[in-house]
Amino acid sequence: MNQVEDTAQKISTMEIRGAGRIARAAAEALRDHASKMEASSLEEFDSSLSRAAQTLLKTRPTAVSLSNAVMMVIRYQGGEVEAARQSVVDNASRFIESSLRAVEQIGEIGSRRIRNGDTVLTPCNSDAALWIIETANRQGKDITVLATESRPRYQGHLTIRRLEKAGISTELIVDSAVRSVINQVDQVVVGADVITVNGTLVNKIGTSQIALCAHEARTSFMVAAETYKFSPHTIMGDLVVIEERSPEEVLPDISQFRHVRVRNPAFDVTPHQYIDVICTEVGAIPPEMSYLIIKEKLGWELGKATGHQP
Ligand code: RI2
Repeated sequence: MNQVEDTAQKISTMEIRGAGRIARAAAEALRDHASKMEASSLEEFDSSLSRAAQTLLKTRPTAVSLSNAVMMVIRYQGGEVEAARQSVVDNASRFIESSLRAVEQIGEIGSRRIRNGDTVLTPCNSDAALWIIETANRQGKDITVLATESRPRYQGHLTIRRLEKAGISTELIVDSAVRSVINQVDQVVVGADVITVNGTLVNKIGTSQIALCAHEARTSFMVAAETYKFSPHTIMGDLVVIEERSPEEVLPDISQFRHVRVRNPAFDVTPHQYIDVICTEVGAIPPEMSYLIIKEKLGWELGKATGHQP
């Protein structure tokens, strides 16, 4: 199995997970593919690269970080094979480096909104969100974190291990405990799989319920999102596909049942009205400014349907 197929399998099974990590893994796989590919013509190079891109793109339909990363990598310059190969390799390296730098910048910017003594609630296991929490901790701020388990895949258990290692005081709660504790919370910090053109957030299932509780309690709700998680296609009216994962993730012995079905959406939708701020690597913005990010960072403009096409 080559690196593209191996990476695609690991993203599908969530061995590689997290919107940022899957984007970087896809870029690395395409970089490997381009550097090793034998092509006697540009047409051959194109079709091989396109097949590799499609293999990766079909793994997780919701995360726009994956499709944005693939598009940024395969959009090469050069009229012959070796120039195209080098361009794809350089694009992939540039994306990986900039995406790693982006979470550090988000950590720096978002941590300024965390005060000494704050209690911060975070669901799932978002690298960007945890960079904000860890950066605030490194600044000497005394914070307590409430981490939700995030069924059915329990990504919250990854979060408590990371915060334990960072020496940050943490309480693990079940997902349905959020409304019971929300009045103790000063700041909610969540990651993002998609930010749409009007600032709506698509993130791990359960995020919208947390936003609803925060809104009712007047608790600040912050999203940590790199600019490559903003979706250009929603400018064109496209709706975000919500990934439905296998029933066995929720009920391993579902096959014993004849009259019971399992619904297992992996993400949900939080309207922009419930979001106070989106922390990106270029600044903290209100959700209403999302179009500007898509226009200025991703190169898509209203009325210009193409934007940066491969
Ligand atoms: P980072 C994750 O999805 C969660 O929804 C998380 O909030 C989001 O990706 C962003 O994660 P999954 O891969 O890029 O656990 O901030 O299904 O790490």
